[in-house]
Order: sequence, then C-alpha cells, then structure tokens
Amino acid sequence: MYEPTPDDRFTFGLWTVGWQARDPFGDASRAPLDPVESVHRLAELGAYGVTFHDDDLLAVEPDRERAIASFRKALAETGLKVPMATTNLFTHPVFRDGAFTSNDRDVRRYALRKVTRNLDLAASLGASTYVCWGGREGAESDAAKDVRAALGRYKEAIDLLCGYVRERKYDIRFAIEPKPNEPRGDILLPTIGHALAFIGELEHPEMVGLNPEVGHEQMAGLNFVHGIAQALWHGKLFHIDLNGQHGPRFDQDLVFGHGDVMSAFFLVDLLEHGGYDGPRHFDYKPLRTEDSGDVWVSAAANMRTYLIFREKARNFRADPEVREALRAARVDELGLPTLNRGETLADLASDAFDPDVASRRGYHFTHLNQLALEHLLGVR
Ligand code: GLT
Ligand code: MN
Ligand code: MN
Ligand code: MN
Repeated sequence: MYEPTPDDRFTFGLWTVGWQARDPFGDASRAPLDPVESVHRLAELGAYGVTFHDDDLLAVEPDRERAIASFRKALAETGLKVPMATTNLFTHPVFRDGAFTSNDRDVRRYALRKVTRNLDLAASLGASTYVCWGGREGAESDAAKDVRAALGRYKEAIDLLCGYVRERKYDIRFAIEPKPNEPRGDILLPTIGHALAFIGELEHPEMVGLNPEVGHEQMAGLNFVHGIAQALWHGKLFHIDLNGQHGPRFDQDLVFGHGDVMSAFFLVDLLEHGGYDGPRHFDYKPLRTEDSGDVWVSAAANMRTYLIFREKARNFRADPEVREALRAARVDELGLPTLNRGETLADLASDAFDPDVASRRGYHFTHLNQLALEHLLGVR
C-alpha cells in the first residue's frame, strides 16, 4: 500500500536529493551525489522521472559531454523520463544582480546563451516543460533597480526564448516559478498572480505558464490551494513544485506534507479532481541533519505522503456524509450562472428576495471542514 509506481508520475529535481546542505551559516553536511546514482535510486523507489539544471549534471564529472553521456545511459537503463529541465542562473556570482534582469547587459547576454544551450539538451531528452525560476531577479534597494525596465528585459528574454523554441520546432513550453524573496531581498514576479499578469504581456502567452511551489506562496502568507485553482482556471498550471513550509519565514523546502498538512490535503484533492495531468514534481531539500542514507528515506516520504493524501481525498469525495455536507453548504450552487440564459440585469427587479430572510440561512461550512479533518486524521 502507498507504493509509488511510474504511473503516479512522481518526479524529482536532481538538485533535491543531491543538495549538499550548505546554508548561509554552515558548510555542506553531505558529499556530492552522482546524478547516475540519483537516477538509479529514484527509479528503484518508483519515481517516473527526474528534472535538472544544466549545472546539476556536473556534480561529480566536470566534463559536460561525459556527464551528459552517463546521464543518458542511466536514463536508458532505468526508463526514467525527463519531463522538465531548467537553468542555474543563480549560483555563480556573475548572477548576483540577476540574469535576465541584471543591470549589467553583458550578464543578460550570457544568461540567454546559457539557457539556449540547455534548451537544446532538454529538447533532446524529451522535456516538454522548461522552468524559469528567477531567484536572483530582484533587489535589496529600491534605488538599485528600475523595476519597469527590469520587467521589460524579463519580457525581452522570455520572448526571445519562445522565438528560439519555435524556430527549432521544439515541443517545449515555459513555466515561470514565482517566489517572493530569498535569495534576493525582493524577487520580481513574487507570486502566482504577479506572474500571470506578466504572462499576459508576452509575445507568445500561450507558450508560457506557471510552475508554482507550495512553500513560495506560503512564504508570502498566501493560500496555495487558491493560487493553484486560479492557475488552473487560467489554463496556466504547466507544472508544480510540491514541498512543505510552515508559514511566512525562510524557504524551508520540507518534505511534501511536512508543513501545512490541511493545505496539502486540499491541494492533492484539487490536483486529483481539478484536471491537472502533469507530473507531480517534488522540490524539497533533505534536512541538513540527515545522512546520505536518510536522503532516500526523505525522497520516499514525499511520494508516500502524496499517495496517502490521494487516498484520503478519494474517500472524502466518496463519503455520503461529505456529499450531503457539500450540498448543505451549497458548494455546487456556485457552479450555476447567476442569471438564467436570456435574462438581463433588469429582470432582477422582479426577484422576490428578502435579504433579511436569506441572512438567517447559515452555510454549515464548519461541519464540512470537520469531515475533511476527520478523513485526514484517519478516524473516518
Ligand atoms: C532552486 C529553487 C527552486 C527552483 C529550482 C529551479 S532551483 O532550488 O529554490 O525553487 O524550483 O530553478
Ligand atoms: Mn523553495
Ligand atoms: Mn528550492
Ligand atoms: Mn521550486
């Protein structure tokens, strides 16, 4: 039970299990991990695929061609897929003022070159999503960054990359990953909402969607489930980064479900019943306290937790008492258009509606929420 298989479409970034646990106060607590080992271990655990930054492939083999060849071989041996890839535009100090939006024009040009090179590799490995996390695109001082100009350069970069993908006829869409802060004091496109508005200004908005991360919206005090629902409503949930976070503080990247449990339950319920068919991608960091064996315990925990939530969500939806509580709460009534077909606002004048009477009807949401909690806690 709760044993993942490739059909569950679980994927992991090489940078997650491979994180050496360097933090702002301490050195690495784990040795570098060979991507070849990660591919084999993840396949044994039941994952469907892996994702990577260009630089992740070089963890133990500095020669790019050789590193790519061993990675390809491991993929072929295990059958693991690469549904997504991305670019490291944040580790090298050259990116300390950003990549696509650095004040230094030479850096912006170098960043584009770095992305196109990895796009070629991503396409050759069959990736259909290319993530852009602009962690260094931002500022600590409002004097230092002309935000309107920076957004212009951000758009220029994404427009150029969309053009490149079209010209090469790659079957790739871009997914922007919002984050409010860290490593920059303030990051551009800080939330799902900001990124959605930005996408609307692009030359090829249909090629660009979102890769929201649980913890990133929660760092901003936002409701991740609502954010995902809105992304789905716009047709923009191209990919997702699952992990855990305890409210507004530094980015914790905990194992999925090890943060806000109730929100994780409703998230899985939404993903499973709301029409998302992309990979379930984990972007977490094994705790710094853990050894190299614990890393795989944590990787397995993400998938097992997701499967537990998935079962709980199915049971919740199938429970007759929950169905009754949903009806009593009139959740389905929100799906009805407010006016009948052919009606106009003028027709509302003849409504025999008494607000004082209507205001006495409760919505019974507490009972519904308690049922969800009880399913989650395993007492139903
Ligand atoms: C980095 C970041 C993640 C992003 C990755 C994609 S890199 O680890 O913290 O949230 O998803 O670039
Ligand atoms: Mn994060
Ligand atoms: Mn992260
Ligand atoms: Mn992420």
